[in-house]
Amino acid sequence: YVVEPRKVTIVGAPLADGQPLLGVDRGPTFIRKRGLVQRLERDAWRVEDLGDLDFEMRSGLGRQEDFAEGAAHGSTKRAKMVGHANRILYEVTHEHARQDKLVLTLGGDHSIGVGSVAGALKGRPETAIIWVDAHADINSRNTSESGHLHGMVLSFLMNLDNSRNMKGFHWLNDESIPVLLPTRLVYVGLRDLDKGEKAFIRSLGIKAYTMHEVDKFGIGKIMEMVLDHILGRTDRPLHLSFDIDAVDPLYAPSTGTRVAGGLSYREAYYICEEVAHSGCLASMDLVEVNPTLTMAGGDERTVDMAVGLISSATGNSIL
Ligand code: Z70
Ligand code: MN
Ligand code: MN
Ligand code: MN
Repeated sequence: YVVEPRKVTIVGAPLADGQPLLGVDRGPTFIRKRGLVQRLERDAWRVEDLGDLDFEMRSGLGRQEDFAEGAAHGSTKRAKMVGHANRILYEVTHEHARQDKLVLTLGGDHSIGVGSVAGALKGRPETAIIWVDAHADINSRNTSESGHLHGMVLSFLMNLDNSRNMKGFHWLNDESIPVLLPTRLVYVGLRDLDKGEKAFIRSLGIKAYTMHEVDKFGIGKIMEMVLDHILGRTDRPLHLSFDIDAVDPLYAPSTGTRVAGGLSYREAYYICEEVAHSGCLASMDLVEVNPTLTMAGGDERTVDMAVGLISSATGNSIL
């Protein structure tokens, strides 16, 4: 499986409402400023940059009113806003996936994965997902301890606990958007999970390579197992959802939820290099880059890493 040769669509998804910190909505701007388009063009991609989507809600809905039922310790925050933004993103990513382009979504917090993956699944129903993250992002409204939607993405895509009926997300109840199957998902880099998330992963039998397995097997063997699990002998479209917090905070400090003990610089790049090597990359998210969080050094490391990882995943090899 290949996308139409060397055609990439870049979509900016400037959303911060899936988590509590401002600044992550400016991720796409910073990633572009550090030369993403030039890098892709240098690597012979024909680039169509759609700019940032406009997620403003004309209804003037205030933050105070935008809660949904659920969440173990309160309510789900900004459900209408996040649902609305994702619907817009879904329409755009679906359209470009349908045209056989590589679709690259720049976050934004990880809640934008609802729209980008829904668009990928509608456009290319056989799509399998590699979710690279310190977190599992699979809470449902019944298990979430925070009410933050960036920790609930996969429950919408898999419709766990009937998530698709949450306010803001009814648009997902559409037969033409395939429900993500547990066998079509594999995690890499996990190290901070909630109780309910562990229960979902175990009961659904989702393949998860945590940092423990990365230590045990090494990233080379891990990527062999990852690709074998979701591809085997069949080529199918791959969606890489890369949360920059999977990378150790030593190398990617500017992100909202830093968790020690993450992927090394080379492990992170190796994942992307192997995805490129598979020849199956059809869509990708790069999320949770928050350039305004500079407490851990205040330099350009995190944004440069984001640009470099995208460049590697899209086929820029060392030699
Ligand atoms: C937690 C929750 C999360 C990212 C934090 C954290 C989720 N499991 N995801 N940072 N990127 O709130 O559900
Ligand atoms: Mn995440
Ligand atoms: Mn995360
Ligand atoms: Mn290889």
